[in-house]
Amino acid sequence: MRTDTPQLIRLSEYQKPNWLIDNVHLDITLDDGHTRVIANISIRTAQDGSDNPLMLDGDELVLESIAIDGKQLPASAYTIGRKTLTLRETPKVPFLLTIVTLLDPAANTQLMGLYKSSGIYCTQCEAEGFRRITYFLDRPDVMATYTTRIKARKADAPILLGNGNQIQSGDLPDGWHYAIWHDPHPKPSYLFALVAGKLGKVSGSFTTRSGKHVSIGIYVESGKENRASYALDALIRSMKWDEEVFGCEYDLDIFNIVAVSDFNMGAMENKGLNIFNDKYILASPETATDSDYANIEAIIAHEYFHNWTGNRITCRDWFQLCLKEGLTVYRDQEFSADERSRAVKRIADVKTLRSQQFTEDSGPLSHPVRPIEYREINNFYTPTVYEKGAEIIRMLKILIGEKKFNEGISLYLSRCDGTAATIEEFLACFSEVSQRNLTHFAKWYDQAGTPRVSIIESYNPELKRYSLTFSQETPATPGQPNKEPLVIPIALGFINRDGIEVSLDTSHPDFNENIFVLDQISSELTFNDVDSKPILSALRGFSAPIILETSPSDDDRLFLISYDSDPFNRWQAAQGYAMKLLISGANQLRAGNQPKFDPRFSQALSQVLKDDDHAFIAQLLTIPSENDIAREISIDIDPESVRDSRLCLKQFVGKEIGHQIQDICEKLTTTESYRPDAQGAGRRALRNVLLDLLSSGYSDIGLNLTLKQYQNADNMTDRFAALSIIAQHPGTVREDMLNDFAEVYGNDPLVLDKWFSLQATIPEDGTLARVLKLMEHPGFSIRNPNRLRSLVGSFAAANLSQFNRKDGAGYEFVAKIVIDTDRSNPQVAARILGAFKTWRSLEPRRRTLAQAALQTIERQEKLSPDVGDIVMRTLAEN
Ligand code: 0A1
Ligand code: ZN
Repeated sequence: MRTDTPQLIRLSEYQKPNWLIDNVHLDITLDDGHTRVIANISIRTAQDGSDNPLMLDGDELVLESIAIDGKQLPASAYTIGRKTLTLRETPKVPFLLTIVTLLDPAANTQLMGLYKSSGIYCTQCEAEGFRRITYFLDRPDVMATYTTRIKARKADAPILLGNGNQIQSGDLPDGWHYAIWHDPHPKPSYLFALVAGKLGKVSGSFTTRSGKHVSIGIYVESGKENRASYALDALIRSMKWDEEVFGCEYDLDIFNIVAVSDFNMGAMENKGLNIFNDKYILASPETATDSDYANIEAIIAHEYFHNWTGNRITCRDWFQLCLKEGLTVYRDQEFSADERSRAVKRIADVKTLRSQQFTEDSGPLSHPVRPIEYREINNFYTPTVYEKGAEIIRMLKILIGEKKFNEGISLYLSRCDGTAATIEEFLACFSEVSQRNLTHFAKWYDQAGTPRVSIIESYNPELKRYSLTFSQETPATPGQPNKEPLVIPIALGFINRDGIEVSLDTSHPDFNENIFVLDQISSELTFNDVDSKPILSALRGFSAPIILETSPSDDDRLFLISYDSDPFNRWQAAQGYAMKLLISGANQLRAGNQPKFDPRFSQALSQVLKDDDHAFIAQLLTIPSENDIAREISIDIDPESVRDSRLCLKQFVGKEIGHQIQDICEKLTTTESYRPDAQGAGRRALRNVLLDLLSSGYSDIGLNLTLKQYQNADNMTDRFAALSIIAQHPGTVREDMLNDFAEVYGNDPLVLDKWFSLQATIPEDGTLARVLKLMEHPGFSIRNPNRLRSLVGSFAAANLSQFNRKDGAGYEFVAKIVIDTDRSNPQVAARILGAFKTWRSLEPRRRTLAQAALQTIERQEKLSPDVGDIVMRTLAEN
């Protein structure tokens, strides 16, 4: 392998900047291949770094000129390295550095820095994109105020947007015009942004609680303005919520959001000018599903919330990424919980955590929430940093209680405002207000791997004594062979045989308000005067991101499905029961037998159907995915028996309770017109889960109802759910429907993405051929990240049996795409490559084939740092 192997950056080697920047004046002329950037940067030495040479970051830049205080520098005054520009001599007093660079935004296929996508100029600077615009101290602890003058041809780019407030604009000769934007809040370069192009606008406004008027603009592709109203509504709700719950008020006169169709990630929180992947802005009932609406709401909130947790308080260095991301994910999760159903949101978040983060944490890419070293920072925007980072905040709140948690947040927001902070500074705020030493708790940031906690129950009827023995163990992860015990808050509930919650007493100091804090390798909790053995409901609300190893009896599981007052654990009991059946089914199938399932499981589901929280029941009735089952099996996985076991269980449930399902489906049919609210979404989710089960158990009845739903639906949720069910049943009906869908939505890229991804995840042998054919579809483009992720990304990450085909063709295909994409867009290539992270958990034959595909990638002449880093870590023995 030859990469431009970047050096290892270590947290332990952090040094404060030697030079500081007070303000930056950018003058940018947007003119395709002749785009010119004049950067006027006021620089001064940091007090303790005066003798160090000034070394600026740069990446793929063409330098036109460089001057100090207006005096051009000769070439001998500086050296240009591959990624740096170093000045030989620098004045000892503050000076103005003027750098002129030339860019070609249309040729920027990496989508980092300044690029042109579908006629729109836009930027992406996190983490290290600003150095692709000009030479700079491109690190988050160098904070400056920015003034940006943008100049473009009015006909090409009537809209010119920058950070902060617009302070001037006007026409220039020959059809050019300009706008000047000023952002008064000091910020790191990664939050810089500009957008220019022809865009449609949806306007709104918000008055903050202190009476400040904020003009809101959401900019989208012209003609799609009517699809931006939900995003605007979600933004206004987010602004209000953040004032009410966190006391955070918006701090500029303008808040703009732009939706672009080529974007590497979900969205970006640039100060006053968020830039979004259009997938997370555009929605209409005819084109977006309920889950699209929920994602839009969550991501709008996430980016907006970054204004305080990320922008006003930023990160000292990229190792502290979880400081802004974990906290902001926590905040957006809480927002959605308040706007929708808290229980259903928690279940959804835990499902994501387990499927993404637990999988990452048990494989070769496992790393601490705060990594200690990296080669390519782009590869650390991970579920561990984001989702596990949010779980740490949630645990902190459980440990110190809501009141102290809120005080700690307020202290953090006031004390660290305007700074580039660290995890230590964050935790110090909570330590101070709660008077608790959080040193041991802080291990969660530094120790990788998912702790496994076992609880053993014992009851002595003579002594009326009930005890719980807890023990914890975290498996070794790359670079961390030995693990220490962590501080784990475990929420407990006890239920008697009549289904009533009982409260038990113990003198143990670490048990308070039904939370036991396990902070040793093992511990015992003893309760006296317990008349009969209660049924234990452990880890309520998923109070810690751990794997709980209890082995409840089937009876206890059935009991908890019906009686647990904690909705998360009711759901968990059902999932646990399903999982047990699925794994034993997979084992039976692998041994050549047909699986036999316990009818008490379907009877329990039948009871649940009598409840009236539709969204919750829908979650409870959803059979774990193939990837969930594989993760649980964890070694020597045979993907085909996993797939078949799941199909068999769905068939079994569908048959056992088919009549009841059919009845309920009919009752859930409504003539009300579509609204993307939580209640309606719950009803649709339940009906669609039921239709899927019915179509598995009683194909004729189920599929006919599904077909009817496809034809009559007035919204994308129901139409696409119907198509997804039919897609699991081979035959001409399926092919006709897939063709029909493409005919109707062929010109709508975001809807077509659903169609690509649905077909890429069909768990059948013909799918690889289908995917190859779809790559020739006129709506597909290998260079557009959304298209590529929908077709190839979904195939690799969400089609267990086909990506892991027995003949290795799935691996070869994905490897080829990774190699090809790496030449144009390394970040997207590295993400798709991530699908190989589970390769060691497969049965030996597949393991060998996956390894061979990875080695093919590794052997390439030239790999990007992004792909080079992932392939190296994925193959490493540890
Ligand atoms: N800070 C953004 C995530 C993000 C990171 C890198 C990007 O560049 C490719 C883009 C976005 C967030 O948390 O939303
Ligand atoms: Zn974020």
